[in-house]
Amino acid sequence: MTQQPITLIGGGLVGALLAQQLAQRGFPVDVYEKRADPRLAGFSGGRSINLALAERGLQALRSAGLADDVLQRAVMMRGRMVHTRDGRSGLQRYGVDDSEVIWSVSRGALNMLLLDAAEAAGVRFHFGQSLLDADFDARRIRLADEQGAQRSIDAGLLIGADGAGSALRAAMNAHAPLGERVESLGHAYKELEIPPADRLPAGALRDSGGQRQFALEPHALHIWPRGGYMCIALPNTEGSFTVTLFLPAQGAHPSFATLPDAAAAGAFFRDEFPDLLPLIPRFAEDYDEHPVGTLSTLYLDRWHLDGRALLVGDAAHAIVPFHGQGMNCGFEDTVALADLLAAEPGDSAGVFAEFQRIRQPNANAIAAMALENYVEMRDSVADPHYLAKRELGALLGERAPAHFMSRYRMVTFTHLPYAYALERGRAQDQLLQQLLRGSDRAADVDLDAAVAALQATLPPLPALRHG
Ligand code: FAD
Ligand code: E0Q
Repeated sequence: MTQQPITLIGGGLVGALLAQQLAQRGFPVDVYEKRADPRLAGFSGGRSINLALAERGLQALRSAGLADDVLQRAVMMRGRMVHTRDGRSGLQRYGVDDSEVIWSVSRGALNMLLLDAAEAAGVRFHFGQSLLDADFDARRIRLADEQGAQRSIDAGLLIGADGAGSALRAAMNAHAPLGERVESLGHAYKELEIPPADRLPAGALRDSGGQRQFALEPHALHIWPRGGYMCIALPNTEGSFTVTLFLPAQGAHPSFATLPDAAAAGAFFRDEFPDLLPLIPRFAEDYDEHPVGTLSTLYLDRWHLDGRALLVGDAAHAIVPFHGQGMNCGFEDTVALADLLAAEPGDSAGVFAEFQRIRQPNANAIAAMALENYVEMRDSVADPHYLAKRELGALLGERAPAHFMSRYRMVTFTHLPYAYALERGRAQDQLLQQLLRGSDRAADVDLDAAVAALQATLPPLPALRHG
């Protein structure tokens, strides 16, 4: 049977993986991507930016047959290393052992791997082709090349994987409103680089007192929480780290408005991140050359225009990055959509509606959890009450694994729907709160009574599938 041709806009992480999966299921797929082919343009010249890949994304890559290839180029992160103001650091493990870890992957390398895989599956890519708008009645789209030359072409089934600023979304919204709401976080980010230890200048690994400081642990996600703002760092395979500073965009100091350049920001780092600054030898160049990125959450009432066009990934549900789940969620989308379309290739309206019915509550849930995680990361990971709750949760998880699993673990290491993790996490949190009664010591709680209360109030967790 010949399947309906698909016109995909955007060959980023989600677009490339979706294209590969649709081609594997027999659909003819054309992808129009605004940027040049990164495999030719040479991504190596660009900056290395990395992301955390967790179980959901990994599961999608497994089903596409790509997980092993990706993991070969990834750096294992066992937990978050929290660096406090007094210069101390400690590892908070993400999972129970090395089977529960997350992975730092290079965005550029991952994108190139996915493009190769999609092409091998038969996908046709058209690079340097930017969507301008769409005529959904005539089923035509207008594109511009990198010189600005425009042309119109016939489109198949339209799928937008063109990211948070989606041009297809704008075209759909102009045709019939999607109920779009964009909530700006008010905080923004900038990326900086820590080179491999052997490329750091002599003396960089000494603290302010001249004591030897160790290079950063490579198998961790590093966090410097500072209350209203924070830095994080994720490892790269070459021994470097990509640092991200998260800070209010506007307003009273400190904000990107009060730190407009490296001169101001350098003094701020010397005060607030004294152990981090010496690890960034090109601080001034990085700070002045790299753009400030904005952060917002996107909510839509509708993700599709009947059976003609659908949005996936960030184009449908961009979220803030503080749970490291945006790509993971988008990868989960691709498997759900490819399976639904393959099952009912003749009924795209039904498939798109079903896709939204299944995925939207989950996208809303991870959006909410990602927002909550910012406060948790920048504020609470060093807070005694938070740590006590975390410890009591860990004890309950050991004693009653069928009844307690931390929300972080449900999100990061299982395939339980995000909406379930949000709801279950709320109920568990209420119980922990009651058990601790304001104490900062998990040891104050009678564990036998706590387990009994847990089993009496909450139903068992769903049985988990593994792998
Ligand atoms: P994108 O990656 O944005 O890709 C969109 C593609 O469409 C691009 O290639 C673009 O060039 C192309 N395009 C755009 N406009 C057009 C047009 N008009 N015509 C044709 N093509 C077009 N997620 C995680 O899972 N883990 C993390 O650790 C993580 N960290 C993050 C850190 C930060 C600072 C940020 C901002 C995000 C982070 N995310 C993370 C989220 C993740 O980056 C996104 O969820 C993911 O990139 C979404 O993929 P996408 O393919 O939907 O969109
Ligand atoms: C992860 C992995 C950008 C980013 C990516 C992440 C995480 C964080 C903080 C950030 C959440 C966590 N986290 O450590 O709880 O697990 O991806 Cl800021």
